[in-house]
Amino acid sequence: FRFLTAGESHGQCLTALVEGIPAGLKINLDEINRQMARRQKGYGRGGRMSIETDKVDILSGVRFGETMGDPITLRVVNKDWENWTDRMSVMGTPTWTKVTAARPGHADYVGIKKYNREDIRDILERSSARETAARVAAGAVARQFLEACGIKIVSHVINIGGVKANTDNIDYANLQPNDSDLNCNDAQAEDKMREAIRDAGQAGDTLGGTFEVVVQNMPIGVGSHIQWDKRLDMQLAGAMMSIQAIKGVEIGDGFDYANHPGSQLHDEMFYNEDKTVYRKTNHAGGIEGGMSNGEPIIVRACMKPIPTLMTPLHSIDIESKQEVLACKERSDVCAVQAASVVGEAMVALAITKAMIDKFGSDCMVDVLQNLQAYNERIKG
Ligand code: EPS
Repeated sequence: FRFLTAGESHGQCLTALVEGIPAGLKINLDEINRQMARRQKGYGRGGRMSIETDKVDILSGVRFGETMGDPITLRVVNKDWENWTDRMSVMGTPTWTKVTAARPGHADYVGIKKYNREDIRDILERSSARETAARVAAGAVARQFLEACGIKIVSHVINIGGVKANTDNIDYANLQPNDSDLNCNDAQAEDKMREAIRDAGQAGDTLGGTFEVVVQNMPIGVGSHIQWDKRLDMQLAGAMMSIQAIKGVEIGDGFDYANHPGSQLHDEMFYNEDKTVYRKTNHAGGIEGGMSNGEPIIVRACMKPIPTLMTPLHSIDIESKQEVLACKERSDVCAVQAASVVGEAMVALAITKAMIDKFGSDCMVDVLQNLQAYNERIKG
């Protein structure tokens, strides 16, 4: 199972190519588009989100609402492209002024050096987080596969710009999707987050934050301890870290493991009347030895503040070598809610790969039979 994306932020469209989804999976296009809409609606997003209504066209791999086992091509048209045909023309000669003032924290400077380009636009168009729309499309297909296997993925935002949600006593196994504009379950904190975003916007500044993605009803034993690249935590951390602006990832207690002795942190095991092993805690975040242990998987990620500032930072002009202020592209003040939706998509894609590695990829009938037979074998 693998996927790739293509497309520039202001090009004609974004595409995702998803290969390895088993045949016979029913595809709900409305549900894919619902996920696309979730990514667009966060408080603190910029002007682009009022231009776009991201909708997915399925160009291959699905027939009469069912996958055939073929690669699936998904397309998201950029409505804004019509306003960029001069600057983003595929052929012809440029008539537009180059972007030359690099933004600290963005791919701009390193990108033009590495790829030998003169116009920062050649870099920023692809490094833009607009690309995450294609990931959410691919992830929306993956999560339909996971739902057929009984697995659910939810997320919530727990910190924006230092305003923290109350995260005591969260019932991760039953955490519900939250469709508010910041995806935070603590309404009081969410009001303060909105205030912080408003203030940052007025000051021409940006804010980052932290969110958690939770995988519920995960079967035991997905992933493996036997090789580094088969470890589920490695796959999840890599998937999450690949999202634009993500600077840190934790599983379960993550960095807090450094602060306490082992006796307080390892999740003790108990046996109940139904003769199933259970835990009272989930410090491990649902993964032990690189394998799912049946507890909810908890992946936490930190997003840095978006590097496009309306009160720009000190930088250099790559052409004149003069010290200047960084360029101002239209951007968002805060996109942590959107990142949480993208995080769900990336976790869905990583878990799908691990599930398919374990239970097969030809057809859904085989996958579900394999899953059922496995669950029977490991019972008790
Ligand atoms: C984004 C689209 C972009 C930005 C943002 C994410 O649109 P535009 O550049 O036309 O305003 O709003 O991208 C960035 C924050 C970035 O740094 O590139 C989207 O669809 O999510």
